[in-house]
Amino acid sequence: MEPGEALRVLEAARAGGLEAIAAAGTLEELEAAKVAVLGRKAPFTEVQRSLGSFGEDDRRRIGRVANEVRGALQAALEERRAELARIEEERLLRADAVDVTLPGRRPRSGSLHPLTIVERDIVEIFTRMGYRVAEGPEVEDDWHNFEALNIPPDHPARTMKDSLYIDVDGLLLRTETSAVQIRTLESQPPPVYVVAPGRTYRREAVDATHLSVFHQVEGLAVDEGLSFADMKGTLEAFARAMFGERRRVRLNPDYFPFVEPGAQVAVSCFVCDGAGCATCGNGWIELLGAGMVHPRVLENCGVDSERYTGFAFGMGIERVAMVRYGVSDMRLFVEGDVRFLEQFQGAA
Ligand code: FA5
Repeated sequence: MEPGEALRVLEAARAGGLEAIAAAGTLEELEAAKVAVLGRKAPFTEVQRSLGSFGEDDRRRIGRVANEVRGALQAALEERRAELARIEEERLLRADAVDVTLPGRRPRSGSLHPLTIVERDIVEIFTRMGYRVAEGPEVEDDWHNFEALNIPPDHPARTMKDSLYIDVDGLLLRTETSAVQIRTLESQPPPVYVVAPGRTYRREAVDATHLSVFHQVEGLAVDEGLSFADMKGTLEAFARAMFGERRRVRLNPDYFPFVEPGAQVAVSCFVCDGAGCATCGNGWIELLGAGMVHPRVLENCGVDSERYTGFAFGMGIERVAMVRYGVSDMRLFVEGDVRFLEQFQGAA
């Protein structure tokens, strides 16, 4: 190669190289341009390789130009590499960008079971009146479930027909939360104001208004000077808080061994306001059993029945929930059908 040609090749390599570097649109393309411009087979490299064949003056001159060209090309490569890296980073950031103004995807949330909602509401109404929550075991003994409640040995509730006994002698699944009355009075002296929500069991044919496992809330107030009027006022306050301000309660005589007198308590229908409709039939909805605590029950628990009087009541949570939500079949509460249950979303 002649010196003149070597210089032309170098100038062409500079011009062409700068162009190729500028034209590279990606880091891969830039790498290819580097090989083409400064690689083993590049015209520039060929000139360098042939430097030894020139005379001293030419070699120095051409060598200087070659250094300049290499410097310029390397600088251009560096600059373009930095630029492409920045562009790539911006692209990635844009691709990963989150649009915070888009509406979120709402997770499906569950809801409280309607019986839980009703139980909590009942308990809350009474705790606001100053009652405390009491508890007792679901597996009870004969004393707490029957004997102390003044239920005589020949009472039909005691038979295998009505109660669910377990294999241990003298133990059964409690048939009513009234057993908690006894446990409470045994464990604390009056004044006592408690509500006891819980599960109860009876050997019962299941139908639209009966389950064999259901829930009750028991209430018990024992103090000096409590009267039937206190009981009525308390239940009226409950009915109004639960079903609306216009509700009235009606008491009909009823018999439970552990109260005297005993009453069946009905509340005026909140759908028809007592006129009579499909929900109530005759304008009244029977809600719970109640009565003045029998003196014998107080004495059984070591409470002086001359000094103290009290009242008690017990209601079925399923029953209250049916009335409140207009559910006509109690079994819906235990079948676990999501189409039924999801209707109570937001009810509590
Ligand atoms: C009692 O259980 C009494 N312990 C209530 C009581 C307490 C009276 C304190 C006086 C003083 P009864 O068996 O009527 O009473 O049941 C009360 C409520 O439980 C009923 O009104 C009903 O709502 C509910 N209940 C009773 N049996 C079932 C059943 N098989 N399935 C669903 N709910 C039931």
